[in-house]
Amino acid sequence: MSRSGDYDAVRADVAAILKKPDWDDGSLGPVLVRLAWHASGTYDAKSRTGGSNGATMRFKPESTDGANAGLEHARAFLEPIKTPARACLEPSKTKHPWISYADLWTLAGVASIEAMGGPKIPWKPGRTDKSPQTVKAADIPPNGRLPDASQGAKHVRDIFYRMGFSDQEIVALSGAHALGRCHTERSGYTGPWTYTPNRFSNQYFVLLTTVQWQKKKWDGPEQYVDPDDELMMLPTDMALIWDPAFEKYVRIYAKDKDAFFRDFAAAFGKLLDLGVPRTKI
Ligand code: HIF
Repeated sequence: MSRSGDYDAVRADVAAILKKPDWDDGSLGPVLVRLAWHASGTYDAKSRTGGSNGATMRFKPESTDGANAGLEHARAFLEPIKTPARACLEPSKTKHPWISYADLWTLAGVASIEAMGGPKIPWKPGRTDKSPQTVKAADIPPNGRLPDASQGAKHVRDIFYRMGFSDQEIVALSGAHALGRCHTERSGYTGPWTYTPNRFSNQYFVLLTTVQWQKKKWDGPEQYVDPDDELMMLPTDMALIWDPAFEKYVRIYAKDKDAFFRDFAAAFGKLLDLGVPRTKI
């Protein structure tokens, strides 16, 4: 068992489980980034509800929100880092039972981004978990707080302004779609955004601004593809080049990788901290 508070040991264990040849493009990194974001992205600044504190995605209705489809796998992959199946029989094999799920899920996203070549994300521990015995319905964010990929710029602003983000921060965050892919059985969409879905980069912005995106010809939901039908963009991704205020930042980040890494790290760190009680000094 690691020493309580040894977050570097947890990071190392997350990094060690990422490589998985039979999973998607061979890495658990992207789905762990999505878990960290969806755990946090329910935050509502006005009512100060939702967010990563509490790890409420373990409970209904958040666990069964269609927007979270597939994240049960991400949570299960992290389980052995906190509680191995036979931990009660073999206490010596427990790894980091002291860490809260809320800290584990967000730290795993941060560790994954770093392991995939991304920037160091500011991250602080201190999240606590709601207990399954005492959690109240009011503690769990309702469905519908996460974004709907079929919509446009207004919806994207509604969702991210609710959390307290600016247009520039929204575009910076969006660069995370350099990672991973869509799965028809989870979201209805299909395909990766970039040729290197396990590599954190500014490719998302480069591709958004250079590829001739066209509507995919299929029976599925409206999505956009490159002429070879290898890469994809969601309607909410296209909104970033169709809306002039967003597009300005897309072009900046396509040209300046360092500016993207710096602004992404700040915005993603802010996202993971929404709703986490912090004592002001
Ligand atoms: Fe995603 N996102 N996201 N997303 N997302 C998907 C997958 C990933 C939106 C929709 C989808 C962000 C914003 C938005 C990641 C990270 C981030 C999928 C595909 C959809 C539909 C799910 C599936 O089928 O498996 C929308 C509408 C967003 C608001 C505009 C964040 C900025 C980009 C906040 C963010 O960090 C990652 C990583 C994945 C890939 C998951 C995978 O399993 O590979």
